[in-house]
Amino acid sequence: MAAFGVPKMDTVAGKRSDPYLSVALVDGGGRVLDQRQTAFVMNTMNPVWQETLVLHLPAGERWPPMLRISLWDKDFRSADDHIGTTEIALSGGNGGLDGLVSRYPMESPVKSGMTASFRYHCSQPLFEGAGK
Ligand SMILES: [Ca+2]
Repeated sequence: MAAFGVPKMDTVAGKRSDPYLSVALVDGGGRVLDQRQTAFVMNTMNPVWQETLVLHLPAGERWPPMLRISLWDKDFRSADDHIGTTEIALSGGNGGLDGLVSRYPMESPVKSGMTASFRYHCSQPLFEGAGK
């Protein structure tokens, strides 16, 4: 996962941003079903996260959910700053982009033209509700 064109969010001279990604599965109404986040990368505007995040769709939720990727700046003396968000309609594991690294535009209240790249893979359990 990587982000490109991240704006400087820290106002201190010589500081840039400390970006991390929060990844959520959301349903059609925007409700968060599961969420994970990357570690933050200190003081950069071109972060790369060499991580794999695994999210689980709770039993009984509709397939496929949406994927919401939010970019944040980690702060230590105040609340983290939201930088941008992108939402992807997953297509049940056969959407063409499944398994491929793709670059997505991010909606941002602070900067236009920002993008993030990542790869996702969807898999459904073969059996649901097994057991007693
Ligand atoms: Ca910061």
